[in-house]
Amino acid sequence: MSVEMIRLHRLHLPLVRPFRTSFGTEVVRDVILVEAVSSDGVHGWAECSAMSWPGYSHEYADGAIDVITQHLLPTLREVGGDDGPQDVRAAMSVVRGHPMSKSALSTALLDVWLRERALPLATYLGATRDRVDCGVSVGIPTTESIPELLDEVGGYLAAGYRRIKLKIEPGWDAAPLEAVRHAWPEVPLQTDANQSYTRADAAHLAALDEFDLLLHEQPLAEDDWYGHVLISQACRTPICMDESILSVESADSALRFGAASIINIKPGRVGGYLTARDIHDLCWSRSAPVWCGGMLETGIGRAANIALAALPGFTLPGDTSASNRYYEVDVTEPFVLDDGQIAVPTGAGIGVDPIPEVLADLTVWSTEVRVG
Ligand code: OSB
Ligand code: MG
Repeated sequence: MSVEMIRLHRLHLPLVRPFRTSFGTEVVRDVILVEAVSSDGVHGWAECSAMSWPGYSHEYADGAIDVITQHLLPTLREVGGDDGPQDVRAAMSVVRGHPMSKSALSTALLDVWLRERALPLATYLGATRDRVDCGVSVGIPTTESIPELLDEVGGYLAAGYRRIKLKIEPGWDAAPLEAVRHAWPEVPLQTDANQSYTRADAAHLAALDEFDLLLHEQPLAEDDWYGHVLISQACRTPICMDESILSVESADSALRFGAASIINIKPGRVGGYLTARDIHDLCWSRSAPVWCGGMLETGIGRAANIALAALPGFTLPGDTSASNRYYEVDVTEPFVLDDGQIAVPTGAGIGVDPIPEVLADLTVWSTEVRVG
């Protein structure tokens, strides 16, 4: 392994508007970037998708710092000089769970490996497109005002987004869906409940079928597999899983059990881009649609996600929105929407770098650890 040093950078990026979901409200994205430095001075970058508190999943930023520095870095001692991305994944597998930490560290190493070979991540993963269709995930207005929601959705549609995803929870579902569907009868529309319903809500969720939705994302708890089967049977709207899908095996189980027919692939949630690609390949072989999820990424995480979303099985628009949907100032050159799409980076590795002055401005903490 040519990587000699790892730096963790903790950044605070104010969001352009609060992002409220069924599990909480984010006002500032508290995010960790991983920088890997090789003996030849090649710098690789990756983003850890963990949030500051364990609301979306069990992972959170302080925990990720501990897992990366105290538990994952030591596993790399076994990785030799010529070893590639598959060996890094295998070495880290001795640590249970913590996929977001694994994804962040392994992707920074992968970025170095690709830059050393002048290979773009999209090419390495098997991308077949040079632009990806973009959707947008719309939070619950903190005021719970429908006119405010319509205003926000209207702005995104005017900007060109090709699909709208509304965050829902019990008490915020039929009314906002009705209002958006009424205002835009043709717009591709889907929901994301982030686990906020229960099996007892099957009939309630089935009543949302009338809004002609692309899918419901993760209505029930991540471990409620049988509950998702029941909801899938009750609803005409297809069920998609996000939080439940942690591996190729869980994606296979979801499809075989009939718990979900569509998979949201987030590289952080599944431990990295290699497993994300494997899940894509499995779903592609079964003709099950996949799409690329998001975790309010900066340009670093976004660049890699857009490379992934360029694979052929990503047939639904992703939560891969433009930088300005999230941040006034992104840490990289901003990703911009062009006719509802974003161009796939073409440079080596993830194809983007942080802008040094912006990185310095946004950084609230950093540390440096030698590898080996
Ligand atoms: O469940 O998909 C989710 C953001 C943070 C945590 C979880 C989720 C989300 C989003 C936003 O829905 C996706 C994005 O635009 O990055
Ligand atoms: Mg989700």
